[in-house]
Amino acid sequence: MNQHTNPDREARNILIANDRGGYTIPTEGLYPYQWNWDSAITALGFAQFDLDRAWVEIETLFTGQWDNGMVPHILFHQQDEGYFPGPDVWGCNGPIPSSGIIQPPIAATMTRKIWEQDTAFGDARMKALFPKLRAWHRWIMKWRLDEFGAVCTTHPWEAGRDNAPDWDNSMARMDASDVGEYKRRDTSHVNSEDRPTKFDYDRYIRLVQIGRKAAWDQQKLLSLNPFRIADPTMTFTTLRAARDLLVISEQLGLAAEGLSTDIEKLEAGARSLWNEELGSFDARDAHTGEMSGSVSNASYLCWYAGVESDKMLERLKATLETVPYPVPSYDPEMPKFDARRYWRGPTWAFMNMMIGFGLQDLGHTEHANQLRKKTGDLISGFGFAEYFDPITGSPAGGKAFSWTAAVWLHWAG
Ligand code: 9YW
Repeated sequence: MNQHTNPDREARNILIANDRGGYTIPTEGLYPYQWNWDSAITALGFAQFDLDRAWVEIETLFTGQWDNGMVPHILFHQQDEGYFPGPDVWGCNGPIPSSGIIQPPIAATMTRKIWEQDTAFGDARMKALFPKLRAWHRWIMKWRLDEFGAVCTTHPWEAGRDNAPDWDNSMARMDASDVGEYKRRDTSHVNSEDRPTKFDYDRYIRLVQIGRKAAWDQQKLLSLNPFRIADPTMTFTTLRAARDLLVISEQLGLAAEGLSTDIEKLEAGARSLWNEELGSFDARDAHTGEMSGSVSNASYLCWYAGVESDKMLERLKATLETVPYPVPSYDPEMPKFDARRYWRGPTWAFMNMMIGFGLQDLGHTEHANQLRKKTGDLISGFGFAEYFDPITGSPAGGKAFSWTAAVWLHWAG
């Protein structure tokens, strides 16, 4: 373990170095574009030392918004050969070259935090952004809900948890034999043992091909896309965002028709993801109705969504006591746990922060503080890695990562 002697300075320098002028890349090399939920977290980090730059991060993200309201998961502001699949593979027609899927919608929530830091500074910008946020959320409510009101992910990248075991059964049913030749770039930047496998990547690319062939027409994709999973990440973040949008609208006197109904639907959807047998919030395949049987770090986002759960709190207590560097992205007691392979075990600092926000909001202050302290120890001890081994703390994936730096500045440091 290397103690990082001045993590505040280091964190600020990471954000400044990853700034590409109006938007921030997650990390040099591996992720050279603007990612949707990374940007929302990164903005919180900037807000600690440059409030204007924080707003600009979110505003730039919304320059990529499509006419139909959708806000893409990646904006390819400038071509970079270091990442695959690039804009030519996605074949989208938004105002900025982009991917054709979204990511968990956390921008409304993080923008509310930035706005509340100085409302006099942010009121006009919040008012300008509000209709754009609403349009994105309307799009999600129109295209991503399942019959119970839970929010679906239509690509493993959409939920932001690429190779989570939650998707294993659905991925195994998918045929990717005709995906063709392609060259991955991620494994030339970081250790392939820490990354999704070729089996996974074939399916990620196949799903992009299916979307492109349908010209990203969501109506067509409802039947054409074999991957549609109601998921705790999408559901809890959408519910939380709807609550935040309602508060913003009330405080600024903005029209909010439909938001209360959205919240009711999403609350029912969130409850529908409870897997009684497992004793956890879980994902559910929207095509088959089958639950995944996965306890992931997204299961612990219930409080973030304003959803209370005694059983999840019991689980969290046990995890805080038994896992040296919680919260693991997959339960270490489960056979598929893999301490280093991306979303199959490792701890992600920004997920901890969102879990911590929820715990704090619902009055579980002691647990929020414990998680914050442990996350702080992880970062000050092992650095600003993309993610960490939950047992040893050792850093993995990309280095000098923007959202890990932002978590330090906003919450853990
Ligand atoms: C990809 C940038 C993104 C994150 C995702 C993470 C990974 C891979 O990296 O996605 O190629 O999009 O899983 O959550 O936003 O940090």
